[in-house]
Amino acid sequence: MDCIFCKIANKEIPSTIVYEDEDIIAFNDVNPEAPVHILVIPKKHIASLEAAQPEDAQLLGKILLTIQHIAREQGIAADGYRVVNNCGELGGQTVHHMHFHLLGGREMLWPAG
Ligand code: DGP
Repeated sequence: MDCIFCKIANKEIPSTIVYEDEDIIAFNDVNPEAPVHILVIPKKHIASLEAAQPEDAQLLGKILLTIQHIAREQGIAADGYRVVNNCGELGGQTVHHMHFHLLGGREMLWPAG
């Protein structure tokens, strides 16, 4: 499958990995929008949040708790951080392997553009 995030998960494309376990990998975004900008993805190819299935419920929960863990490790948990999932065309998703952006280290604006 020609998926850039699968290739990152398989180490076929280099990235700066900040966390990895048997289900999840997290790496620095190539175009950071904040001092901390990490992408957290399942190793399993799921095209988008919309494509997730009921059997992915445990994995989705694990991803959120992993984001919490990474935020603490990165030293941004106390001040606060933002978690973003862009889903589908109008959601602004450009890479079609479900991923969660973890952003921190600066004040975030709201509403999102
Ligand atoms: P989204 O718009 O939510 O689909 O965000 C995709 C993000 O992926 C975007 O912030 C840039 C990042 N990205 C795209 N290609 C690569 C890559 O090859 N390596 C890394 N580290 N990040 C990438």
